[in-house]
Amino acid sequence: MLTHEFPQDFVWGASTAAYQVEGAWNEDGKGESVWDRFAHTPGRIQNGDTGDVACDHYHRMPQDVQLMKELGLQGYRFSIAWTRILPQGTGQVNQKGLDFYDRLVDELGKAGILANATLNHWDLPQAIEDRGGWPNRDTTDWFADYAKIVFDRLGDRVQMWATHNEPIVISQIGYGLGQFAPGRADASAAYQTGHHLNLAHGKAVQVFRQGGYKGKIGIVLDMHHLIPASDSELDQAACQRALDNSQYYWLSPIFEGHYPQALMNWLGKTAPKIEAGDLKTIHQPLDFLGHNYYYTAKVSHVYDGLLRLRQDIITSPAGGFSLNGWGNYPEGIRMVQKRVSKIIGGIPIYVTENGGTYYEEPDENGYVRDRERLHYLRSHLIELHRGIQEGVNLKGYFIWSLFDNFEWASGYSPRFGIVRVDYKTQKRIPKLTGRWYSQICRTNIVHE
Ligand code: GBH
Repeated sequence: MLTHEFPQDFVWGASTAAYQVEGAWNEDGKGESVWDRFAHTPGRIQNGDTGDVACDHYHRMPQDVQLMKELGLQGYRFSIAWTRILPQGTGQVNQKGLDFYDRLVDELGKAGILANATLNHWDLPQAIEDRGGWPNRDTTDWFADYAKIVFDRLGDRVQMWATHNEPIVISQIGYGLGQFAPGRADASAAYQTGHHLNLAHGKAVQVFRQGGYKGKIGIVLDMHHLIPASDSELDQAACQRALDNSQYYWLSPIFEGHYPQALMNWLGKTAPKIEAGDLKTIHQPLDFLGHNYYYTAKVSHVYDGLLRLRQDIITSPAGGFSLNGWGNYPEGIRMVQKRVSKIIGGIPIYVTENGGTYYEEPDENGYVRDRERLHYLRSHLIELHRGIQEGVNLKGYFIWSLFDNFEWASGYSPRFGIVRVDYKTQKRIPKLTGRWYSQICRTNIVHE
């Protein structure tokens, strides 16, 4: 049997995000976030689902950490709800909110699990949205203030920090298309949001360096492998435009201190307003890059829309598609990391999300044999191992997701967990992939 052994210090973990798992949406002083508002607005979420209860992780946190320990996880990536810390986004601090994450980080410490915290996994305080939201430049300072409060409380124990998760989702899906919170459809607001997310990132990293906290700081970007649909010049240019729009809009300013100029020219009046000094603030040295990868797509030129391009998700011959139409194209994860390695200056890469949603049927004990998910995950791990041998500085892997959870506008029907959650009883039952992954955590070895 072919085996792939990972480096000794490789971190095996799993990811979640606050709004997707915590529930307790209005408890212990928590304020309303844009996702609370969005989910409570009829018609926004499939089936009328909300994150009000989700996995009830807020109340079950100690048992959940115990489960992580039993699985053998070495790292846990979670996000912090800004509205638990500052219910109005600014001003009055809510101690009970800080206490929750304090207890979480202590529980992780006792279990020997690395804490990897994201400050912004999309749940902006509604009070800030009411003051203009991310298109308002003031939000970048409010974010840095929030970051400092969290660093001051948890900075002695959290080993990895990320400023934002997938900023493109906030800017383009939240403000550009309106399919996610806050549900605005305005292209200019979307690109201005993108710039402000970059700026807020830079300001938070400055605060982190000034505070001399112990951990490492980076950002989490979703970077898919994109291939031109043909070798025609139009398709090739469309592919570059797609990369500039979804990846270099973040990578270039953050790691190189400039925006992709061709895209800026293309955007014309829709391009963001950038003030003197902004790029210098954004361009801060980072300790790692978080990589979320789900699929590979072919990009072709089309004749309508702002960017005049279309993306079609593809799959490898042995791959298949998941329930939401994402393909299994494992080599893509390695291709992205090799491309990105060239511009990030050798800092470590961590896979911060990778996974899939499949049709699954629990047996009478609630056990799910999720062979398709296992196939997807294993094929990606093998490619990652190959990438390391080819020189990628990959230091860890966090599966999306530890639990089945609230899948944003799709509600609870898509399940991404390696642990099944029975939402009626809140029972957690590791799936086949949970047991399989547990072996990898303990042995460092992936069997083909
Ligand atoms: C992640 O989003 C999220 O971080 C996580 O919370 C979520 O549950 C998980 O994945 C599963 O969906 O065409 O360039 O505008 C990843 C989903 C995939 C959403 C790419 C944005 C289009 C980007 N993202 N997608 S683009």
